[in-house]
Amino acid sequence: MSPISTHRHDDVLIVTSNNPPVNALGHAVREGLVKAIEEADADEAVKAVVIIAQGQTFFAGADISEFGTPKAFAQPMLPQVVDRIEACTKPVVAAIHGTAFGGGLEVALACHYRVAVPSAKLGVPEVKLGLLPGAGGTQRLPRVAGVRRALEMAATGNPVGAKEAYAAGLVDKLIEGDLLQHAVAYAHEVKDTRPLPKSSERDEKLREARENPGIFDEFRKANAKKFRGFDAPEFNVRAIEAAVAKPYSEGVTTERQLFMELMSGTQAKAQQYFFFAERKASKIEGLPEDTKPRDIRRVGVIGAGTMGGGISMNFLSAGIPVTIVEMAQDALDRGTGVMLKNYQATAAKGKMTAEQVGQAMGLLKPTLDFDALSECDLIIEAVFENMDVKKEVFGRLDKIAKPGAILASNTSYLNIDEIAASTSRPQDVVGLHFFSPANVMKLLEVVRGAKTAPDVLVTAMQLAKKIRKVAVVAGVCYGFIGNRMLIPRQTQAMRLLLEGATPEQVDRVHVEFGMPMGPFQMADLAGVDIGWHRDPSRIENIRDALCAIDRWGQKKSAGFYDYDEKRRPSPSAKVQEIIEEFRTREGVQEREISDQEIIERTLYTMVNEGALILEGGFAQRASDIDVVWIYGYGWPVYRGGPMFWADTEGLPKIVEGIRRQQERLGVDFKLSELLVRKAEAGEKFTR
Ligand code: 3H9
Repeated sequence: MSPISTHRHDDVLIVTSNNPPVNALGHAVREGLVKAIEEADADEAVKAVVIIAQGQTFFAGADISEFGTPKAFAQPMLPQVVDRIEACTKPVVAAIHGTAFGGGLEVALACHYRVAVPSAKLGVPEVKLGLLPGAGGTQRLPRVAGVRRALEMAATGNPVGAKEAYAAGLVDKLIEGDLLQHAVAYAHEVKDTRPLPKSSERDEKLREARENPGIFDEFRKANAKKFRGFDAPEFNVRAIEAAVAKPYSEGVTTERQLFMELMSGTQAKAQQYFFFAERKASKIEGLPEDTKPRDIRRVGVIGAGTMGGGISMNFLSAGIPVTIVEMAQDALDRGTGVMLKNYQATAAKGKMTAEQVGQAMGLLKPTLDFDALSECDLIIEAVFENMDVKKEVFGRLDKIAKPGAILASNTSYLNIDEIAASTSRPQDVVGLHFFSPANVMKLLEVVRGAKTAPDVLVTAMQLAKKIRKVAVVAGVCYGFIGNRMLIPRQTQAMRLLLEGATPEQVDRVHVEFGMPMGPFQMADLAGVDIGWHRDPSRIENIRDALCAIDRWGQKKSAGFYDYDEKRRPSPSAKVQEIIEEFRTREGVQEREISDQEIIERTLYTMVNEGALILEGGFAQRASDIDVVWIYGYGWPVYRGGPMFWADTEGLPKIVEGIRRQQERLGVDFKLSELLVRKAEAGEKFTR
């Protein structure tokens, strides 16, 4: 049965799409739409058409799962579908709810009129898939919404709400009440209008850019940092430039060429892979299908420091009350003060109203009374990273938490099973590893202990979605997925300094690769002193030497770099001196280090660690590792994460590179058997 059905209401033909979950424009939908328009044209009794969708949303775009398969090219393709809609001899009204995204918005733009409910969102997120709107969107959108808005929407992929879309002329009418009923009424109003307004024929909104073609370069310049490394934003800009510079028919040809070029590139494959990877991450293998989550009405947080405060904010923002416990009044006051300040900063940027700030803070119950946690359904410990301290906290929690409450630790390295063993209810214990700043970073590692109950895991995953995090399940191992992979990178980066590289060189290679910062910039930002033994007389490595002279990173204006009062880094002569001292002390011969060696020793070794994690069963799938690195550490999404990247590099090349460096990697380095096996068998991690 076709997902597109038609029925008549007086002289209006109602075309309904029913293609759950998001009415993606797969082949059958495209075919159905064309047939419906032909039916409208052929039937004299039909005076107007309404296109509407059932379920949660209007068309959310082309069907991404068809990409790379013959179905994507099966006729009619989307550009033909939209042209056919626009060519309909009767007015066509798009009735929009949910999300009119990508191809969905292109369908709406091809309709002669657009009406929408106020909660609807309109956008062209193709850029996030490494693409551009390839069904006339880059040509019609600037004609309807103006060039500046089209640039912003297409190159960033961010949608606009229906009200904003209405103000921009992208929506003709906002509908309060029943969408179908009002859309039909609207169709009646416009049924005799001729000539029909066609987006492709409009050009009044192109005039501004025609007179001032400099707006494209201005836009490029203003967004250069955000777009660094990505191909698709620039291609989107070029396609819209073509809309302004060329007649419509030539503009769409340019759009098509640019679309095909992007589609055949690695970045689009990486970004599309990531779209599905992110969604797959929430699925836990091996759990009974009917596992029900536990009810979480109030969350407890132990510790009002940076982490505890950030964690609490996630729940408060989602409308979940939080009890936050500290040991001393001043620490509690400081913590809640920081939370309020953070909320106010968000409000100052216009992203929250003063009322919402009040609501969120109103859900917070700060207290010094540990026993107050007994009313919580989930309690997250965010205290000092020390096993004895954590065990003590969990022992106390065991005595006061209500039966069935979930007891979670925010530890970044420690053994959850050992922590769980300090309670009489290890089945209720789980790791919830938030990334700093916890109210901002999207990643949550859910650490599954040996005895963690299925419903605890399901609750954690569901709650993550509620607080808008992407959760990935990790097993119990030192550093879980993300931090564990950081270890070989950091170890090799330090060795490279001894052998002749500079912090600037290592960081430059990482930044050029697409990381937001390199290992030494990251150490300076996080604090070189993290995990330091705090004994200035004990100097065993370069880091100890830096810590001993107070070079703790940005917070001290000195770390691997020197910092000026504006926190701008410059190479440090002192650091170079320390490196040379160690070089002499350890008898290491200085040599020229190539950028490629840095990649092999810091990134190939990370891939190897990822393979060891998979081998040990500490991650469910390779794509989960990629999600961790993209959302937790800023790995460039256009490279698809370390495991996808390894696949595109070719696993034999990775193994070869590691073997070439093996002697330098140190005695602790272990080559993953899984990696070697896959390389030899011509297999991949991610496909
Ligand atoms: C395009 O349009 C190209 C054209 O310009 C040119 C062509 C020539 N296709 O996200 P959710 C699945 S490119 C196939 O969890 P939510 C998704 O995998 C497209 N499947 O729900 C998931 O499956 P599962 C431009 C899709 O409520 C399920 O639907 N459009 C597609 O949190 C639910 O998704 C976009 O990039 C799709 N297009 O969010 C929009 N979309 O249950 C992409 C979703 O098996 N989609 N699925 O895991 C979205 O942004 C969100 O899905 C949306 C709903 C906001 C719509």
